[in-house]
Amino acid sequence: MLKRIMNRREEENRVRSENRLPPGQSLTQKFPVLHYGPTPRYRPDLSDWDFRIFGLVVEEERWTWEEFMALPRTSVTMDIHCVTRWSKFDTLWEGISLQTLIEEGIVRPKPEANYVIQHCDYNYTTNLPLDVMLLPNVLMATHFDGEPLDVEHGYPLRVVVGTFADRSEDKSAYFWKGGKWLRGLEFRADDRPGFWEQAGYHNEGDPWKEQRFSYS
Ligand SMILES: Nc1nc2c(c(=O)[nH]1)N[C@H]1C(S)=C(S)[C@@H](COP(=O)(O)O)O[C@H]1N2
Ligand SMILES: [Mo]
Repeated sequence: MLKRIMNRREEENRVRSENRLPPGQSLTQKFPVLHYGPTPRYRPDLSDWDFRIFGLVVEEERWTWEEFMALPRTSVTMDIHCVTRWSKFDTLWEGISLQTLIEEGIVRPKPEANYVIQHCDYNYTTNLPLDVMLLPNVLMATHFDGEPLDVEHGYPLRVVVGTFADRSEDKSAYFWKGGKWLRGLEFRADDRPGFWEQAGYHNEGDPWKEQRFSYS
């Protein structure tokens, strides 16, 4: 127990010295679960799951799980930062990047599209500018640490927004900007604050600027 605490402190000091610990955060070696509302369950074959691309796109899409899993895949290792002050380092995610889908012409946003709303089960939403959704530190993840996501972490699909060990990302956001149980992406001209953003969380939520809450 004491050894584990020492180890945590040492790890935290290490990432702090590497400038990877955002202000007001502390390192966790666990993976806390946080969300509002119930946890959805699907059929084992996910035949009751689909994924929609809609709004300001040239062609709207509705994919089955099989179709979604056939899309080009990407792996990325990132640090993640929760607004409740825990950070987790060197987490490995695998899934689908919106940037790749757009590069390959699979998703074609209209020129007026400036924002992307993540739509999740039980009507959870969160919003990001389209140019942030296209960064390499944003992923629609099906796997964490080589395994399919746990149900409570968003199985079968969630968005992950993180930061890189070398801080090379252009922009990041706290972990709440990653919708669990993601069921669709909506492309819009105007912004639309999501669930936590409407409840007082900051609209951009950059952990390096410590944009936790908005008091307007
Ligand atoms: N669908 C859904 N996704 C969600 C939330 C939620 O309430 N519903 N909460 C967000 C918040 S506030 C956080 S901190 C992260 C937590 O992810 P985790 O449980 O995998 O740690 O999920 C985010 N995604
Ligand atoms: Mo959160």
